[in-house]
Amino acid sequence: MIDTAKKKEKTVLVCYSNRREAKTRHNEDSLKELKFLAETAGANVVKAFYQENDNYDIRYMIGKGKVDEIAEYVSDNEINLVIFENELEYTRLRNLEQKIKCRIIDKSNLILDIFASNARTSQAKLQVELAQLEYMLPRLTRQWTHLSKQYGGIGSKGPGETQIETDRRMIKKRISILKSKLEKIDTQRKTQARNRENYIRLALAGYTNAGKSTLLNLLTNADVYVENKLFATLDTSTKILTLPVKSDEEVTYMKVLISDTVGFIKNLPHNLIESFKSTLSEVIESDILLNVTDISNPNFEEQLEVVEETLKELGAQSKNIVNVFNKADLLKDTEVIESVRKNYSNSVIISAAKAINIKSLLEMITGIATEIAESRKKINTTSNRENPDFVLNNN
Ligand SMILES: Nc1nc2c(ncn2[C@@H]2O[C@H](COP(=O)(O)OP(=O)(O)OP(=O)(O)O)[C@@H](O)[C@H]2O)c(=O)[nH]1
Ligand SMILES: [Mg+2]
Repeated sequence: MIDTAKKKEKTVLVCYSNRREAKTRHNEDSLKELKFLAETAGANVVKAFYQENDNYDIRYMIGKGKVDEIAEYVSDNEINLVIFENELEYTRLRNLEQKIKCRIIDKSNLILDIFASNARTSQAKLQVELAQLEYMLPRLTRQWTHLSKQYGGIGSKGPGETQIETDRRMIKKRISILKSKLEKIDTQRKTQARNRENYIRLALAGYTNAGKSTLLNLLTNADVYVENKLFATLDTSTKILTLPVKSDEEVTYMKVLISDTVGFIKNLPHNLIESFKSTLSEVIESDILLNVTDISNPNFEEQLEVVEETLKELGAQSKNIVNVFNKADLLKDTEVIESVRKNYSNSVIISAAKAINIKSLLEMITGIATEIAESRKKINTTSNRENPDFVLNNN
């Protein structure tokens, strides 16, 4: 959507909330995140407008005065693109475009766009396309009702309507093709997962840009793509992590699997979560979840809540969650560390980039993994005495 091949699009951001919403939602923070998203997509953000009041105009999502102000700014400054933090459905989008003579998109659309340009594997590409089409479909439906009202009464079939019906049929057909392709890929994944059943599985989850891939690279000497951009990772990569298990006399080694996958963000479009369920299955099915948070971000508590909510929505029921507070090297304020220690159990404060406190993290993981292995061993010996193949491997 945003054309980075040419020169960067001159972009304006807009965010609205009523007074009640404004109590819990901070427009300035939302705009900061929206700016990071827009820049990740290659936009050149030159201004942000926000409004907090209770008299928005139902036609526009924000007050009419504000719409006029934005329209004037857009025309005076040759703006190419306006991005709304708020979700815009079709009618409002059209009303806004009539006033602000410029291309307008919302945050969901922007996120879908970033996903589309970051998708590398065929699975990620199919998943993004599915999410994009599902995002489009209700917007076409609204356009269709809008046009049928405009073109006449019951039974009258205007040309626009016919075209849109054809589009809808094509989109629906493509959606079902994509779903069946993805089902096939998921069947292969399940077979692979069965081969890994004997391993204890760890997954890295967390807000986008929290440092999940950096941590995976550090722990496993992997070479997963790390970038100070949102949604750098869109696929799942699984590596082996060897944990030293110390007992009184000896050190044995336990091999576990660790997966890195796509990060979360506030208001991640629902159809993206739906279509990425297969990619996110490592998170859903993991035995131990490392919930990585960027502690240097002033909004880290809210980000952690978003991650917990998204995990719930995904049905990730991992009983063993370790809260990994990353980027401690950037913290100047020791108060934050104190409050994290007080408020979050099962937590560890680290720096993946500077390899600080990784030993404590590994000890926590090893402790939990050993307990899981022991309990499995019990189940395994009682249920199947003839199967000696088990998770504790000496190296
Ligand atoms: N200062 C500092 N920077 C870090 C640390 N860990 C990661 N980073 C940086 O944070 C940025 C994001 O890191 P990634 O590992 O790509 O984050 P991610 O969680 O995998 O992000 P997505 O895949 O985009 O969701 C990169 O620029 C990293 O170099 C850390 O401990 N300290
Ligand atoms: Mg990543």
